[in-house]
Amino acid sequence: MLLHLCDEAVANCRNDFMSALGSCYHFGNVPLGFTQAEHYCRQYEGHLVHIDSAQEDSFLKTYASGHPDLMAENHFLWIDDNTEAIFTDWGQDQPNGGTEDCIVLDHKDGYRWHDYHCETQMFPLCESKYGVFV
Ligand SMILES: [Ca+2]
Ligand SMILES: [Ca+2]
Repeated sequence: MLLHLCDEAVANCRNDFMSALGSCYHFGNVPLGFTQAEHYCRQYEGHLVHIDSAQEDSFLKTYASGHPDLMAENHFLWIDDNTEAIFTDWGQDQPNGGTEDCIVLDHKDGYRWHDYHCETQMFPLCESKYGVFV
């Protein structure tokens, strides 16, 4: 009897996502407010990016080059697992706004993190972790 085993070691990402560090990443090209940006990412079975580590942060900074400001998750609680941010890379004097609750990777500051009002329209940066997408 022949068994055909699937090789699940390599993540298959959708065409418009790139695979790295066990996740799939997608740079949206339409600026959206936070709620709409998260909804946009969920269309692709993902979320706004959850930056867990310095390694992931530096990878995204490298690939962000040439992109405008990018919307990441809300910095008080990550939406995908309700944990608080442990790794952070705030720009100087950030976060500085009592009502600015969303993380933006600011292109004028080398994509370091700035808190912005969540209504500000930014380009979604999506991450999906789970499963194989076609
Ligand atoms: Ca992540
Ligand atoms: Ca700010």
